[in-house]
Amino acid sequence: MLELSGLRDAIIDGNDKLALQITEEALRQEVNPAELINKWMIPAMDEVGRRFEAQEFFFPEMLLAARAMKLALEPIQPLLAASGVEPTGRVVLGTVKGDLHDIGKNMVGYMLEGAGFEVHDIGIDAPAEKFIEAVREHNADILAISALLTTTMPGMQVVLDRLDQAGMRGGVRVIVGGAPITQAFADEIGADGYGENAGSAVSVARSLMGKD
Ligand code: B1M
Repeated sequence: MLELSGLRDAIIDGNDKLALQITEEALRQEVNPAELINKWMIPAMDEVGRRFEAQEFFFPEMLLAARAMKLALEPIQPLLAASGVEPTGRVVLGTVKGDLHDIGKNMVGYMLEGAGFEVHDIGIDAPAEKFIEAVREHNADILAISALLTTTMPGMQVVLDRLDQAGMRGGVRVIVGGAPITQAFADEIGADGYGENAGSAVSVARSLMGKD
């Protein structure tokens, strides 16, 4: 019988091939992808974070775990992004300047695609100007910004300020999220919405598009 705790352990151990193998087998056995993500994969990353804080893990272990998580997410991505509906809206998505974390951002992107949004992902370590240019280029309805570090959170305010200075703030709704972000922080910087996780980012984006 397939032991799904092996997926969590493989990610923690940075064993990308095993993590992928278990995920593929689980999907063949029709295990719900949401269960794989929420019950085994995210808790694995939380445990990696805990070990990093406790100095049981260092940067290389954290990187290997992230690689295993990303590989294991690959066969899940098309399931999250599967959608045949008309575009719900255009989204520009990215991680703020100075921040290299992208696993959560990618999940937000897949789920937005799954909900029918056209997503333009500008990647990690994105300066404010890159967000602004992408919003302009794609005529985005929503700008979605991710940050995983307390030190990079203020970069979100910079993006909002630049949008304002460019006279574009009125034309785009801004949603923010990532582990250190809270509703209070989102309110403080004047964002239009906050998503605690990928699912709630989709609900907020839908509601900002008047699709509730
Ligand atoms: Co880093 N890291 N990391 N890291 N890392 C954290 C975030 C940390 C909490 C670990 C810890 O100490 N416990 C800590 C931050 C502490 C703080 O700021 N207070 C930390 C640190 C310190 C660092 C470095 C500074 C370490 C160092 O160099 N000394 C360094 C910084 C590098 C940089 O960015 N400049 C660093 C580096 C890295 C790696 C590169 C090795 C790797 C990232 C690889 C990658 O992403 N490609 C990494 C990892 C893997 C982690 C942990 C272990 C896992 C992150 C993750 O992928 N989680 C993390 C600890 C943790 O989170 N438990 C940690 C799984 C993912 C699905 O969740 O990203 O939270 P998350 O996304 C969620 C929600 O937050 C939300 O939805 C997602 C799905 O539910 N969400 C949004 C995210 N974006 C959203 C946007 C939205 C809405 C919702 O709307 C727009």
